[in-house]
Amino acid sequence: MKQAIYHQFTERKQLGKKSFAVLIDPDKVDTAAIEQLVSLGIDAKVDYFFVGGSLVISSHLDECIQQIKASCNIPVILFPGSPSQVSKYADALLYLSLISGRNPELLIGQHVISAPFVKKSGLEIMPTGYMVIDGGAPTTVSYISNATPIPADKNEIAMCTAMAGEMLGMKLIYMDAGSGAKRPINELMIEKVAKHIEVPLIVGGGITEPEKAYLNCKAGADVIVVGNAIEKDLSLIKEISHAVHGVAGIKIG
Ligand code: 1GP
Repeated sequence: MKQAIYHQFTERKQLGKKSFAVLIDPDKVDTAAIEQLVSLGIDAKVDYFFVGGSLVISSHLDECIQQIKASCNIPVILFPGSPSQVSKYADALLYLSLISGRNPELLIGQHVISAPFVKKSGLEIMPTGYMVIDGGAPTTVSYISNATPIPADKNEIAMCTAMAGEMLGMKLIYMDAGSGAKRPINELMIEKVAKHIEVPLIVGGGITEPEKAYLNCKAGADVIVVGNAIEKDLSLIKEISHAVHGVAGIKIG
């Protein structure tokens, strides 16, 4: 089993280094936009490109990833909204199980159906406990998943969900307020979750300002994901990357 990218995640966590991932939705970018995002990403020292979306209607997922890979060494990690969003050209796949919901299809059902196909892809698979947190508005992910998000102020529920995910063997926990969330996840919840798990913690959804990314990292997020805000203002790539990398985390061990 490939583990290079995951190894990088855990190593960075142990060193107290925070990471910044730019989310690219293949439905929203053309060749020129990808070129621009990659060039800004290289300049800003972006750590990862996450590629995916709740929908992905277009069929150019492979082309999108091939173009990114041809122009930089930044790892490309699939963040799939459905089992069809698998591309062998990526470096790794967030193998998401929606542990905050009670929809069996998204906990295990779709995984069973797509398992042979996913395995054959040869991708590095990263089992990820995916937790959707209420972001103040119904987002695509909450509608598509047909699952109730964890209420934004129920920190204990989030904590116990993440702990259970980790004990079930998830290698990453991803807390997501949903793409374009009105309210990003609050720091108290992030802190509560981060204190009770050892695996790297990814946080995203509705982050529009460098300060928020910085505070999320201070609270315990290891990887910050931003998509929507960057689509609207490309200069944020540099600013958020700077904020995330400026956080001196706590070294473990
Ligand atoms: C959504 O966490 C990601 O799944 C990123 O959200 O597009 O709001 O930055 P935004």
